[in-house]
Amino acid sequence: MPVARPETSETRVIAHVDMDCFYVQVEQRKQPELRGLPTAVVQYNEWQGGGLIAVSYEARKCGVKRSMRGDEAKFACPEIQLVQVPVARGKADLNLYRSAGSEVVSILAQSGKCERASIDEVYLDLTDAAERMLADAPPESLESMDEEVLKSHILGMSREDGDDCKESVRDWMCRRDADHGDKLLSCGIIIVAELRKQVLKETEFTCSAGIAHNKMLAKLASGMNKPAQQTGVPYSAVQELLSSLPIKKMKQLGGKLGTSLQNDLGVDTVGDLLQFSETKLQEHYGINTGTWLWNIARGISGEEVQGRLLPKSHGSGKTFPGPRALKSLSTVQHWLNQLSEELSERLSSDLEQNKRIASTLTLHASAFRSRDSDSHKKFPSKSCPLRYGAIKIQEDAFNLFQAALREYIGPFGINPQGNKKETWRITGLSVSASKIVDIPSGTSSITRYFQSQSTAPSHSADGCVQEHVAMTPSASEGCSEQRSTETEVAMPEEDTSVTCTLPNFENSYKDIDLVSEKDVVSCPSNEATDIPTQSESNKGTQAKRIGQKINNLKEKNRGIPSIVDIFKNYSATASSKQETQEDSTVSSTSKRVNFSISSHNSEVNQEVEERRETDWGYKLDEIDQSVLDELPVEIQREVRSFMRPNKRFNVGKSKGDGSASSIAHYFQPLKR
Ligand code: TTP
Repeated sequence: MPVARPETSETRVIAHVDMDCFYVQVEQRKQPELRGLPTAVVQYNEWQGGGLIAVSYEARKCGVKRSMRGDEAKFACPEIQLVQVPVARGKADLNLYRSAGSEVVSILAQSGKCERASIDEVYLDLTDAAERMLADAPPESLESMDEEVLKSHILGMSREDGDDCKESVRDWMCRRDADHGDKLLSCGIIIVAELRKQVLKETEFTCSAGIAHNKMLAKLASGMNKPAQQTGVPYSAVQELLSSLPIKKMKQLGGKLGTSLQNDLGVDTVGDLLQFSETKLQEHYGINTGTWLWNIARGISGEEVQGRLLPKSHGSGKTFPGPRALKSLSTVQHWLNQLSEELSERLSSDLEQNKRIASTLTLHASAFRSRDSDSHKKFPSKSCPLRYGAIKIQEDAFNLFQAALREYIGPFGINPQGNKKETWRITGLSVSASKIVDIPSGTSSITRYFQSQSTAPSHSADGCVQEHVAMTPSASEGCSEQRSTETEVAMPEEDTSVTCTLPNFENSYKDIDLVSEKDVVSCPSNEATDIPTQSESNKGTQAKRIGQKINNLKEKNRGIPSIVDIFKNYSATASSKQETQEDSTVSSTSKRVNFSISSHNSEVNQEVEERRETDWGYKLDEIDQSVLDELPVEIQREVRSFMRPNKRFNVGKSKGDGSASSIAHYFQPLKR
């Protein structure tokens, strides 16, 4: 059944660029003697040689796969070179790879709207560039075509046996009778070939790309011919491409929806969806999902390339599979401290380099319970307003954990069958910061604000002002539940009988992203310094570009002292006595979740907290926020102000801060 062409989608040119065996390439650039050899990057955990996370194409030819462990890979390919992922704080440190990804982004971002989709993937909207090329120098007017262009794969291109492929590609691209969509696509193919060459020249990394009329098709195509190749998808080839594509391979159909399509509608390939009307699909899956399914079956997707070079969130996570599962609060706290420290560092660089601030802290964990028929119960995720400073994040993360644990094991840790204490095990932990916003204006006022605070007595041991970060209007109120995108992983170690669902922990995926698995990327911090093998001139160029492309706010605020330096200065002045106090506060407050007031033991806060506990008779973190949303507005306001007493105290002050008020309220000290 021929599929009607969509009216508008052919007028866009979208590319998806994906680095080839990325971590391996980064390591090979660091150690050039590894180039061309079968190589794999392994996790730092040495059990059975460590789990493989990236495998070179030479090693793949010998049968080495990512699912293997180091020992197995050596068995399959005795000459394989195993490189351990860098380690910091007892866990993988991905900064080197993040920085390398940023180098690539800075080159690609010159060509058009650029969306960094993960640590090594980028979407580009090349429509304008392609339109310009078509107007000024269309393919048929070019005297010669670059080899890289001629090596392109074009789906559906008819090739007679024995044809010279490069000639066929040239002919296809120079067809005078081609329609506008194909002509634009040809221009996109030329632009992407040029960009890939530039990436190789400047970073020494190869990448592969898909060029199509929308994101969905571009992404599908980029993985079709790897490494170091590119694939174009004319609209006429879409039906053939989708007809054999297994339904579960499609983005967003790998989970329950895909399974339901298979089991309930007998759909095995995306093409099989064509037999269902839009109404039928809507009947089964609701209006929006039904329409979306109807569209993807026809290769239609209106998803825009977001002009985003920076991550939507930051996260730090770690898995504790099998016998390494955590069993005590103190070990959980130890690891949360490590993860929070890393998160805090990344938040500080984001603040300093990009003038961005995050407002929500979320804790995710995966766990199982012993002696429990309900062992698949998910460990709830918890969020609270984010307070800047490592110690505050550590404290809040631990409090969130305890709130979640209470919910997970049930009241008093007693299982419903008897009086035995539940035994819980934590197999994955992650902390993340989201709802990141640009500091709009008055950046200098933040630094001035910090400076004015440097003489104030009310700073805490961790180097931050005492007041917790107030919420932005968009931030979730109080403690809320948040479900992450989850990745099913089987335990690789002894405890193979236990399978749990992990939200993107360190071992389970390349970068933590709590919003959508591959959609969020990491902070491109310290580009110039993190890559020792890069030539100085390269570093200069990259750093310059990143400065220009990612953030020119810095220019505007030249001469302003570094916010991170100010954080550090606070830390340096904090006395050890304060630190001890802070520690004891952690353990005392950890008995209950207290997000809305400062962690410091001011009398005001204690009083408010006591009143809250007495008046309400239950823990505030256990209040379902959606319940509040249904109350009359006035009552909501009152209840929320009661839950966030500091807000009441600060109302007058933040209003009086003029243009900087929206920023200053993040850092205000507690007004007693
Ligand atoms: P991918 O793009 O999925 O794979 P890749 O770049 O290694 O290889 P390919 O050429 O097939 O695209 O992942 C990018 C990097 O992310 C990868 O080099 C290592 C890291 N990663 C993990 O750490 N864990 C994982 O489970 C996966 C899939 C990737």
